[in-house]
Amino acid sequence: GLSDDEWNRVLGIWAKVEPELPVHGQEVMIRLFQVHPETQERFAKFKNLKTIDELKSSEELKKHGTTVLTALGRILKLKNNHEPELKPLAESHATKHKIPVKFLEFICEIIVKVIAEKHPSDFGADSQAAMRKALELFRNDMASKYKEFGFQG
Ligand code: MNH
Repeated sequence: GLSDDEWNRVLGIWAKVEPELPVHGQEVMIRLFQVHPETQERFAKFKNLKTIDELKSSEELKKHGTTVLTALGRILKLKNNHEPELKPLAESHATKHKIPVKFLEFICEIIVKVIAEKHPSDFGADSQAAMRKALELFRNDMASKYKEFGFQG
């Protein structure tokens, strides 16, 4: 688990992300699709967006990015007690969307990078390490729930 200091760092930076969640969410989704194009194929509603301009001008993509980061923020705020919030997410991603854990790793790494770029003076090495730890906890618990839902991930 994370120490109190680590959770304080995670929630401290999240408080700076939250006022501009759609901007962060949009950037995360675009970066995910550019760095790992196979992830875009998983979205029936986005796989037809071809150019960077199309990605940037999609209100639907911005909305989805906001949805993703809103859900993640709720999970982070529950700290170690995220299971009630995590379970339905694991269920949909295991049984409906069928998203491998590897893709969760991709998006988590990109989330750290996007926050680091947008908040260079508020997200130092210790805070980045704490966020990585929190996202690892999220992923590990998603992976074990995946197995409960019969998806090897
Ligand atoms: Mn994901 C839908 C959160 C990572 C593919 N995702 C949703 C929804 C939430 C959500 C909330 C809407 C409710 C639901 O269907 O459960 N998703 C997340 C979070 C992370 C995440 C918090 C990690 C952080 N999701 C990913 C990754 C992929 C992915 C990685 C694929 C590479 N998600 C989907 C797909 C949908 C979805 C596909 C369904 C989109 C739609 O058609 O509306």
